[in-house]
Amino acid sequence: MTDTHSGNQTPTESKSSDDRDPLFARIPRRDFMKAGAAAGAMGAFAGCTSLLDDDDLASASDVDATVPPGEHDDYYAFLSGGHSGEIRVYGVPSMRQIMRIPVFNKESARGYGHDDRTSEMLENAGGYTWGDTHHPRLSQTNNDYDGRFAYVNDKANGRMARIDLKYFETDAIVDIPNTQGVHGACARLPDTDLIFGVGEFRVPMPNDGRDLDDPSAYTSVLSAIDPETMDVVWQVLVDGNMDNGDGGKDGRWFFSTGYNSEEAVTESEMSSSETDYVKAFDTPAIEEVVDAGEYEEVNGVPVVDGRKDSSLNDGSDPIVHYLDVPKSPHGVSVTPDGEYAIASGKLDPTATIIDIERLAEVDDSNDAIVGQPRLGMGPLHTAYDGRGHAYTTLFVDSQVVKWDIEAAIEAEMGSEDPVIEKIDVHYNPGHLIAAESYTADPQGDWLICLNKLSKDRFLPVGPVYPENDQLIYIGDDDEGMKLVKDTPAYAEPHDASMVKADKLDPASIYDPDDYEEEFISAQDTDIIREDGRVHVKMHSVRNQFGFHDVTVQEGDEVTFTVTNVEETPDMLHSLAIPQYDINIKLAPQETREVTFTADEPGVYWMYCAFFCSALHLEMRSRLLVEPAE
Ligand code: RUQ
Ligand code: CUA
Repeated sequence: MTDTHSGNQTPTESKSSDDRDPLFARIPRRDFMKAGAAAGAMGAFAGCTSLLDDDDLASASDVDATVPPGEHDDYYAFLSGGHSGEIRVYGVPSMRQIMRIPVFNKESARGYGHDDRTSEMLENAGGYTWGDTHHPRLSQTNNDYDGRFAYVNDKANGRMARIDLKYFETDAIVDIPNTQGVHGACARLPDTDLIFGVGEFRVPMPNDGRDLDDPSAYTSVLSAIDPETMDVVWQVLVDGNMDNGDGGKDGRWFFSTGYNSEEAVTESEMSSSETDYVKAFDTPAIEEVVDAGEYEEVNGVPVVDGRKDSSLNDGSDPIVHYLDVPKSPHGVSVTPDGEYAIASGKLDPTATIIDIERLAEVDDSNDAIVGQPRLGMGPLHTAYDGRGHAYTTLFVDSQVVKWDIEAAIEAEMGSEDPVIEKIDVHYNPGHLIAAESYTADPQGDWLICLNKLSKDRFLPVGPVYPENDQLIYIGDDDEGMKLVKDTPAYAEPHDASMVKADKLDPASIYDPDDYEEEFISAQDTDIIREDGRVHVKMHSVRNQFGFHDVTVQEGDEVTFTVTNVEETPDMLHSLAIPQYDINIKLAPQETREVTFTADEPGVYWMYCAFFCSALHLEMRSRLLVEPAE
């Protein structure tokens, strides 16, 4: 790869020089050349013309998203699972679902919430049985994906989780105080040194029974989270509510939209005003305020007053800028070059373009609004191809609109001229995501549109319909957007991140140094009894556990520490003790621990739930619980 960190928008340079890119095997090179020519017209393209080759000429109708059996995809896409509480991993362009990662939901096939470590993590994060994942964002270094972590919010219970991309497992969850409903989630870039959770529902602070029916006293907060410790390091109190958010690329700004500047509690009141706020948080300025001790500590978190009439917002350098944007703006995303934040009107047919550099200079924050193209009905979210185009979902129109960002700045406010093209999608799209759209260097080939309704697109399955994630090819500016495939999705994807496959390096087996449990080899197999406590240490391997049977007394507190000592990738076992509601999964070299009280005398078969070999069914042992005297 050439430099992907310079902030310029010439993805074609890196693509043209990257012969390892398997995409070239399937997509005519000319598509990228035309993409490059478009970028060249904007003065941002150089150096690729010698690659033009007439023999390669083909049209977008030749786009082939087939990934033959046995071949791998070019991208990982991480899609949120909404109120299923999980994350799904797709391969793109095949749209095959490769894995599901439980986050806020207990899940038996991955043993998540079954072993001691993950069940304690869920318990310490509030003990809820579900969550509502919306916005999975991957960690970046220098505005490019570094393959380390994904972060995702829980809109329902005001939490933020981290997924370790070495193991594709949730490894931390923080239950954010002083807030309900954390909606937007994203990082401060270029280096993901803070994670932001955007507070949606306004509540009294602290929410301890005061101000019950006094909505004017309710507040919402922006929460800043340390990505390593997952501690909430500060919060900012704001006027109005907030909705989605995105971070600038230069370590300074964070933007949030909101739909309730009215601070109302009913739908009609919430949507009465013609404008609502986009808030721009000057995060280093907020950190200075925190360092200077100018905050109130609530539930252990420094809370800075960022409301409009706060003294910290006096003068020309407020810590929070309030911009008036029509009407109940929903999505906001920063362009790959870091120059603009674009907010979608939702109840207004326009998007609003905020010039980020200008924001720091102008006296009236509204003067940083430099464009407002009219896009269509119900604009929700915007993604980028790195060639100067924006792609916005139109929820009401059931379309994706492609438009030119610089043209929209030059055009009159409210002009439709910047619109290049619209494509029908099926139906009512919410989010959309283009390949690496959240980095400084989007790939500009694939776009996934996450449609809320599928209506007639799939075989009927009763009154609960799947959603429809549609794959759209955007790599050819002459031929236009091309709808490539439908993918049914279980409720309910909201957002996604798409990353080139070679930027991730997942482990194929566990490294025992990465977890705290004691590795139990065949020699370590042991049962330790002490004061009504029984610690069973055993290994597992095809086709047996370390003990044929384990005898305990009724009432004993029993801990199993179990290691899968296999070193062969893909050779999983589990330890299921159904009557005690246990199923811990054990990938090769993995150790998990589970503790329970043996309160029912009897014979309990413990078995392996992964089909591991021809003797898988025989891979079982007895738990014998002797009646108490
Ligand atoms: S927000 S599309 Cu979290 Cu639009 Cu759902
Ligand atoms: Cu081990 Cu089945």
